Amino acid sequence: GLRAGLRIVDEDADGVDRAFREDVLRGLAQRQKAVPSRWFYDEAGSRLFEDITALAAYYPTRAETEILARRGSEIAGLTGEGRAVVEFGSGSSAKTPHLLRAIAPAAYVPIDISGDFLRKSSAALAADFPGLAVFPVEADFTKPVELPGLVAGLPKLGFFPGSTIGNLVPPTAVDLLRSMRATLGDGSQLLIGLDLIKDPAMLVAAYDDAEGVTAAFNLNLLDRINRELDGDIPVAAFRHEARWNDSLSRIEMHLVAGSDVDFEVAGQPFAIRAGESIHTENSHKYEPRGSTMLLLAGGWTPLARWTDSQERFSVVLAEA
Ligand code: AVI
Repeated sequence: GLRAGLRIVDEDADGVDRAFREDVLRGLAQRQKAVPSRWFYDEAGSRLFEDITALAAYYPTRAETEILARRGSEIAGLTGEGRAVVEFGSGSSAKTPHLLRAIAPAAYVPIDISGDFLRKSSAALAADFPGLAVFPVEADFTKPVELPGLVAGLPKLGFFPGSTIGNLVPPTAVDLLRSMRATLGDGSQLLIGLDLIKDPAMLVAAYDDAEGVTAAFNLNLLDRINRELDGDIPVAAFRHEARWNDSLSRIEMHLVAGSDVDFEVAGQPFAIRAGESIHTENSHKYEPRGSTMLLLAGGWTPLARWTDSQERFSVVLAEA
């Protein structure tokens, strides 16, 4: 059954998300312009991301789903029975059902900052798992979250699929892992997806698909800024670019200006020169030892690690 959750909002009188405006105004004033990737996910952006996960070139979703589908009983053998599964960022994905079927948890607690999305995906999941107690929590999981009292006594299994951890620079990723450790408590485990370092051509193709879906996803950020922050950015003057940054082991997405452009956002003037870019996303890739170091720094000791049949993606089980 589905239980009620809590709501959180931070909008000013115009209904503008304060954090969005601050991030955009600060980021556009930098020498290397940048907007944090978390602002991709408005309604259109979330739909485009779902489309990305179905692209032939975007391997992470299929590779991770393969791991969870094939390794369910091994994972269950290490987690044991009766844990509460706490998912950070409730996915509308096919991944969660694989995990829930494999480990038969005592409860499922999806945590997401978007209440609408949380309620929809929780209701769909509760319908598919009629015997499972589902406790959605609307919260920002980058900070420690208080879990519902009814799961307080249960050992927890955190679930953070999708290599979303890769969208954070390592110090921020470590902070997040530590917050998850605080949320989940002693005796908890964490099952986390991390994308692997591989041939840069394959990586760039995954982030610059021939169909142009990732380009539309990236450019949608400019439409969102124009719409929600009263901007006049000429979107057509920008093109999508995905670059492999080898020294920092990450794919970077940029919006590159094709000509010199002046524009305004929220009443503030900005200028960008032809060839300069707005940096919109990092997607860090890890080799096994790098992921071990990251997890250890975040308070988690790896117990087991699985990869897909083509060794493109990894899922790690770690303990507190
Ligand atoms: C959500 N995140 C893990 C995706 C990634 O692969 O870094 C976001 C994405 N950006 C472009 N394509 C997918």
